[in-house]
Amino acid sequence: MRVPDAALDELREQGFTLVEGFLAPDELKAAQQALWLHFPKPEDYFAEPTKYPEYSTSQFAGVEEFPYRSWDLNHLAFHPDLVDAAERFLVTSELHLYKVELWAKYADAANYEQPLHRDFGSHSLVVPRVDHRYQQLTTFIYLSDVEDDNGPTRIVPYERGQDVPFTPLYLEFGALADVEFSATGPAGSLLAYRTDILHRGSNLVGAAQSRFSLLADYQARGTTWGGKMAWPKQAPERWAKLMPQCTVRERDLFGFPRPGDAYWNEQTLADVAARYPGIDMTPYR
Ligand SMILES: O=C(O)CCC(=O)C(=O)O
Repeated sequence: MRVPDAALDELREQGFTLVEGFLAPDELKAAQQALWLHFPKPEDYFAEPTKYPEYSTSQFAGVEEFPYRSWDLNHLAFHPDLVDAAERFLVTSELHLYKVELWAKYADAANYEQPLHRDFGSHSLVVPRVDHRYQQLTTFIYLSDVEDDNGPTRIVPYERGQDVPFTPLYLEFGALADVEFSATGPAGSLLAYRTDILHRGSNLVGAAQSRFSLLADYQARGTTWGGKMAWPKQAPERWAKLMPQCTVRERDLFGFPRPGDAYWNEQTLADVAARYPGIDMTPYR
């Protein structure tokens, strides 16, 4: 669904917004099915948690980096309504999709509690500008219901946290707990917040609770001091499958050379075509 203007106003004013029903029911269902190509189903996990010790090594052990084994997950990162919202919020169509993660959390596998922090600490080499230029947009697409028991992100509205200095990056546990908003919402919701907003992960407290979400973050193209991952380092065989499926615009979001870029010549056209069997190179000729 198109992110309403009112939601983007909230993002500008309070620093975050939660849009229920962002994914259409069929998109949500397909993405949920594809999760099991990467993670154990909750009923399997909780039947025998000791079979999956890898999820207990850290609270981030359930993070898988992009790309994934299914288009049904991959395309969520550049869902047209997400790209549209990022363009409207960042006030540019020159976008850079700079981080995508798929995150599974299982109750008791790890303690998912975090201290309040702002994401610029791991998404930028510098600090946010208080005039709100040079923004970064962080998003979570909920692939399972997120309720109080299964670890909603807790967020401090901008005006309650704006006087807290940018450094140190982490606040003491318990700080500002009385003004936190719990970002609960049904599967298919979109949570978006800015990287100058104090927030934290919270623990899954109910028995056999789990949480699954896809995180996709945007900034203006050319923000060389911002980012979180280097796309070329990710699973080459998955890119080989994904690249031919993408449109020119979708590739552009990852920083792929554009049609007309001086990079393209007869040699690169031929060798990129060989690297990504099935890709249509016509637009790049
Ligand atoms: O998982 C969440 O709810 C928030 C995670 C987070 O803020 C982080 O890892 O930086």
